Amino acid sequence: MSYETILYEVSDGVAVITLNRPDRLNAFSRQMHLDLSACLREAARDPEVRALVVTGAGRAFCAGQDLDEFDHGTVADLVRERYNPLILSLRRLEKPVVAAVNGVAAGAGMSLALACDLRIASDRASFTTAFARIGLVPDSGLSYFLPRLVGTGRAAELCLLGERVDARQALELGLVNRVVPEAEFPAAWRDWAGRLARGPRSLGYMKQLLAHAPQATLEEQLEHEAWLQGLAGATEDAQEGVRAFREKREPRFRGR
Ligand code: LHQ
Repeated sequence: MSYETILYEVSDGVAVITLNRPDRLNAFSRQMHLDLSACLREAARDPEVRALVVTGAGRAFCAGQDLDEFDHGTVADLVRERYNPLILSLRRLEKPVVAAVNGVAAGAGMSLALACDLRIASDRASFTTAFARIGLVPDSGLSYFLPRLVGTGRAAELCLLGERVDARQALELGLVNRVVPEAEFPAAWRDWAGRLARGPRSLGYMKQLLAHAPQATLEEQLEHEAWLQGLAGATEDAQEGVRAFREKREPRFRGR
């Protein structure tokens, strides 16, 4: 399918979602929410898609809510009806999602990057929570993911002062997994996504396990591991993994 505000392309098991409103720094419009939720549904049910990438067209990753389509009176509804379902559908997707942060990620654009499983950034990327500057609070999961990634003290600094951090600082803080020079960036995220797309079905279960861990007790987490290990152990890919090990060759996973 094709979409008005995003580019969607599937090849070699990877779905690449490019936010495509470059003149607005890929800020979220109503249409972009509709497009994104439809294409996430498409990617979730397409067996060819085994990993996803979210990136931005032009010089930005995403500047958050389009402030020209903004009404103070309906802000809570906007968050509940558009952003919260988006974040939940990314987290519930049983396929790994990489944020390829090509430029600035601000407000809910930063939240979107944080809700992905891995973040790879170009050395031109930057992050700002942005909410304090417009008199709002963090939303779209930012107040959930940020302290878990960088710790509560740093999360407070990033939210309350709202300063823009560059890619190097983001790496030091643990906001991103890797920073790559701009010229090498597309090849680097394609390499990561390709490796994930060739990975086993259990990557989707791993995602669940890691999402559950921060709020679980040790006992709960041990049980969750045992349960998901049962599911992973019953997959074709787990059989192939052990077979390949015994035969001293690389496994050929099929995502099943
Ligand atoms: C924009 C935007 C933008 C429209 C740049 N909208 N045009 C959820 C639901 C309900 C309520 C509210 O909140 C939320 C979640 C949120 O995301 S709230 C946070 C919303 N985002 C922001 O406050 C960020 C606003 N943008 C900025 O602070 C800067 O533009 C950043 C730091 C992203 C980039 O700065 P620069 O690189 O200096 O670019 P610029 O400011 O010159 O922007 C370039 C153009 O993009 C400019 O338009 P123009 O016509 O002058 O070229 C901006 O107006 C436009 N733009 N962000 N969110």
